[in-house]
Amino acid sequence: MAAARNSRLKVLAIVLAGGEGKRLMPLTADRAKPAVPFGGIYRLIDFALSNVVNSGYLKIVVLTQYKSHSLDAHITKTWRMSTLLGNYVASVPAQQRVGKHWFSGSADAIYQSLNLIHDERPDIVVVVGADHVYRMDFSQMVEQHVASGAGCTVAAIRQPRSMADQFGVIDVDPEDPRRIRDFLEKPTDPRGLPDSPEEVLASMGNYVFSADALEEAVKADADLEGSKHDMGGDIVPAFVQREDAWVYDFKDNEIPGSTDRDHGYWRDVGTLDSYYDSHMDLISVHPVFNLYNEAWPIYTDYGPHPPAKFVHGSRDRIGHAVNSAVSPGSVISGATVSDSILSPRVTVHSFSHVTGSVLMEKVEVGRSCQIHRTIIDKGVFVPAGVHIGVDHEHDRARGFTVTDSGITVVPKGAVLSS
Ligand code: ADQ
Repeated sequence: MAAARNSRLKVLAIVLAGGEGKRLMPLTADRAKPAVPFGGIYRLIDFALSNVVNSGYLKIVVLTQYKSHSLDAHITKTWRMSTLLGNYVASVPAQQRVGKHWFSGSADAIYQSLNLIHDERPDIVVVVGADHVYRMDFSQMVEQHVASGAGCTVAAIRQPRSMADQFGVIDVDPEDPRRIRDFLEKPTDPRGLPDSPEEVLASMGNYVFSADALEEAVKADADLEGSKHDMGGDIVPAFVQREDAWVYDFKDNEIPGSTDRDHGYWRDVGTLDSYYDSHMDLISVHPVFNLYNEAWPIYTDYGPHPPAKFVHGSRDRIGHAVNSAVSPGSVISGATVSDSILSPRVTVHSFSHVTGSVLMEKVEVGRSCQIHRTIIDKGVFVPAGVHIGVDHEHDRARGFTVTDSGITVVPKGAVLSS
């Protein structure tokens, strides 16, 4: 396994999963962002956890906070590990172990959980976010971290300069391009890269720390007046100031079985539009992100469902799906589905057309409906004859969200009338 290269080191992985995900509303109305369903059968956190596990790191702490019930339930069900070898995925909610306040930021979440680091006594702590879609072998980053002797290493990827205000932006030393000389959290108008002025080097929100250096940094930050106690906003800049922060270039990360097309794929699923777009990346004929790579599986558990079924009652009512991913337990009966992703137990009835849409678990679409470029959250029943995503004014009038790029989102619990 990949981690064999640095197997002498004790590594603890911390997954930051307490984010609220305001920009994914209404999908985060009653679940934490890392628990948002993705790609039919997954939750967003499955990507981070699968990467950590496939990297060979099997002592994993997941720090949760905001509306964590469905996240906890998913972790307990899916990520239960044999404790025989002392391995675990522990979901740890904010516990107010240090003072009477919840986590005030991702660095505070780690500060309040230092007891877990003390228990494990790791050499290295890998800290990763929980809301991105990608494959990454963290052991390659750990290897670089150890070789450099750094206190902190930040994983980085090039992103459009126009999106810089969503990321930590890294400026490297031209003499020593692995050394970070400046780090700005979510700047509005940063300089572009010397060889590509319309791009910046963005932090992926994944870090490797030497355990002692991390502990020292979060302790110092805890007492710092004016700090937001944020990993990107406060901890990384503190390491940069001490000239102890290095960059790991994600394009150097080699994943077995990856294709030219999906090598280096990384999506921050931060907005409804990026959430939708990354779904579409899964279903093109040669997928931009390939879920079928068995050498680096993405693990999940979606329950005991029967196979998906495609039926029709007569020749003129064909039930079919094209350029789509249809999960177990779904039934397409005399309806057409194209360019869409269906979670388990979705039913689409006769004469309906579902195009360019994402339907979550147990959505039922009645007869003669049209669903176009729409995300429908869990359990919604669409009565016969209803059109969604066809007239945006009408969608807004019914209380649905319509995004800048014209994706309609129907929230969980929505009651529709025909
Ligand atoms: P953001 O994603 O905007 O930027 P943040 O909201 O802090 O930063 O979320 C980072 C991770 O921490 C997420 O997985 C989130 O769920 C989790 N998290 C947030 N608050 C938490 C808390 N109180 N307790 C536990 N977990 C918490 C970050 C970096 C940027 C980087 C982008 C990449 O700050 O520098 O560019 O990620 O997407």
